[in-house]
Amino acid sequence: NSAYSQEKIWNETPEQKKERLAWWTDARFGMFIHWGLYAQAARHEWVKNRERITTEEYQKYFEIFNPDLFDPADWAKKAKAAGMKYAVITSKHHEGFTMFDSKYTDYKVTNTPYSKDIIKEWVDAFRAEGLRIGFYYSLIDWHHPDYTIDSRHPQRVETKEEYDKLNKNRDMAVYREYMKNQVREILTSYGKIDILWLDFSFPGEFGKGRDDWGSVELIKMVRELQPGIIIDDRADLQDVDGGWDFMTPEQYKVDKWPEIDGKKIPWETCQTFSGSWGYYRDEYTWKDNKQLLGLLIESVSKGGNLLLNVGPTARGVFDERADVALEKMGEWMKFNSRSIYGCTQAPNEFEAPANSLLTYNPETNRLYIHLLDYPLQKLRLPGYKGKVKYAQFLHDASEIRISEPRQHNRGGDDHSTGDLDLSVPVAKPNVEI
Ligand code: FUL
Repeated sequence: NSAYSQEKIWNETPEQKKERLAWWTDARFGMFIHWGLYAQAARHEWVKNRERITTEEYQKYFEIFNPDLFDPADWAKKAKAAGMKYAVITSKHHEGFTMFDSKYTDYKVTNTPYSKDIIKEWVDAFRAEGLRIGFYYSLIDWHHPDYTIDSRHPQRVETKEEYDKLNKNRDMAVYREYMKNQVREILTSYGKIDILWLDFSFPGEFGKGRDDWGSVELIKMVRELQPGIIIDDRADLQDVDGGWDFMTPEQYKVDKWPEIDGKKIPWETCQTFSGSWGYYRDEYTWKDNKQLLGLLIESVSKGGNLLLNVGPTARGVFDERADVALEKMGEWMKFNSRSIYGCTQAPNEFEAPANSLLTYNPETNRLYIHLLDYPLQKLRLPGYKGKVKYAQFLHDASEIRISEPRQHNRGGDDHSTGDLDLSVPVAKPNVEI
């Protein structure tokens, strides 16, 4: 089975890989954008599957798609102001509709009333703002006539008999070729692309092999077309050094920096503001600012990135709730981004004080203590004696005074505990966290 071969499809030393990923590991914070026809249903990007909508019924969304307020320059400004350094957009989601002008299908944005290549407009605007750019591309395709109908398809096949019957005239080899052609298109039509975010390959059903995706061939092609690109782990390739680049924990927090065979693996958690990736009008379970900043800080404290998702409306604007959240994050980043960019997990010798998270910049040797709950006055740093030259409050660069708690013995002598105490400012700054 070729997809599970150990063949190295990409030869580079660990140092070269580190170098290739350096901008991304420094950046730490990016924007995910889920946008497609499903924004019009406004009830989750899986709506076609969830509500078992047939391709004929879904056609209405294609016929009226026309985001008249789409202004990618405005999106890019907002991403940048929030402190994000890169962005990844859905070039095609599971519904199969392409947001770019593909030669290989009619089911594309340039055939809707909008008629322009959204990906092109988006790339130009985000680049102009100095942001790195990435494409999400769905391996799953609920529109293509040769894509295998399985239990994750809107038709939800449950038995082998049904599966065989419905797929009799479907040929995954044809779809594979189509997919490869489209991935080639997005990687050759818009200049240098920084990230490819494939989504997602899963075990084949009813005896079909997992290599339906032709992942090895696909990734080989991607590496040839864009040697500097960074690729996620969702294309069924086993070898992290020769194939993919980073892990993608989705909607959950890792408890520690993920490892494979004792080696720490680059990772990025992708998260939504609410419970949906695509615009969902009537969804109200939005994370608050403290949770969002917590996600960012905690990711960095474990050596990872945060890709925070926005689902624009069908008119082409961000949900107001997203606008507000991004703005607030930007306020915090203005004062605190130094504790995020270029930072990573702190060396083991530093223990995080109660209710705090540590981030660390290995270049400057600075340790950042993020207080999740503001202490009354003193913050005890366990075992930090001899390791700290100076402490300052990041918000205003004011000095934080350090003292050494003493322990009194019954005999009357005084000795050091090895801990340090910081005198934290009385008032918490008016910028969340
Ligand atoms: C998942 C997809 O099924 C979701 O719709 C979303 O795109 C998320 C990032 O990945 O696997």
